[in-house]
Amino acid sequence: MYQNLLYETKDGIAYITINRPKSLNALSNEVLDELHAAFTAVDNDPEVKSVILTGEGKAFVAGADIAEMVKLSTLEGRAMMIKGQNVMNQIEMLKKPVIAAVNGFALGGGCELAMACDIRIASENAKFGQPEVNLGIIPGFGGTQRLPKLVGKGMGKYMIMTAEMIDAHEAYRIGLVEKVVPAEELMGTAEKTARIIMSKAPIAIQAAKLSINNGISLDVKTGVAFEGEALVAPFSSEDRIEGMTAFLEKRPAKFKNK
Ligand code: CO8
Repeated sequence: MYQNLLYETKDGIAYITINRPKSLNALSNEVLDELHAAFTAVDNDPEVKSVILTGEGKAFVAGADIAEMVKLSTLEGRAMMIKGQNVMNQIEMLKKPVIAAVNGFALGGGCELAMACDIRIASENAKFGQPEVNLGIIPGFGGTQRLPKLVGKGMGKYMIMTAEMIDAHEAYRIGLVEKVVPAEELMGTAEKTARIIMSKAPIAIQAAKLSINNGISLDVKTGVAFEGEALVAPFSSEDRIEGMTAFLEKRPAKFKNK
């Protein structure tokens, strides 16, 4: 079904692997369409509780497809930009948690794709950067917005304006990734993280993601009001009674809303 992705589900986790290693998994229009389809499939599959996104070969994603972009008219470029932004927004707003297992180059649109995920785990050989100004453009899949929110305005400007590539340890130091592990431990660590999150009440995970994603652009007072609204759904759920009762009875919670 997919030409550029591997999609498999196992024990509640959907594994989406961008599989275009000859072009370092560059995001063509077709790859973006397939990512949209794959994340829609995740959304529609009640058996899938979380997603691990990674790349085949030595890259996570080395950016938007430059060979395709060079031929585009301004209007076509705009359409591709909107398509890419929609995919990033779809991932960010997906109700299920998405973990980026960054196995290599995450440049330009690849760094933007990783930033749209909830959590980034990098292998030691991963490299990050926003090299768009080298090509006479700026990030267009959300990088000017999501990068400063993760690493701060100054570091965001530094990375975008110098186009410098940084290694995984520097990415960890500045807050661009949450964990760095040896390459052979990457998928295991991503799975372990997914399983920890999946052991919690799904309705609470969903509400936390919604509240953080929406609140980050708001002033604290409005954000806190949003948080209050987001708390209503988990607080009125059976899983809230179960979680609190299990604590008091000193036993593990058995959440129903899986
Ligand atoms: N697009 C298309 N092809 C690519 C890309 C890419 N982004 N990156 C690598 N490739 C191709 C190479 O052209 C090469 O193809 P071939 O074998 O046919 O010559 C193959 O992948 C292997 O690459 P290299 O030989 O270059 O491998 P190296 O290990 O020597 O270098 C690098 C690896 C450093 C990752 C290098 O390939 C590189 O610098 N790639 C480009 C990185 C880049 O500039 N990315 C940003 C792209 S712009 C972007 O993402 C903007 C997003 C928003 C756009 C909104 C408007 C639509």
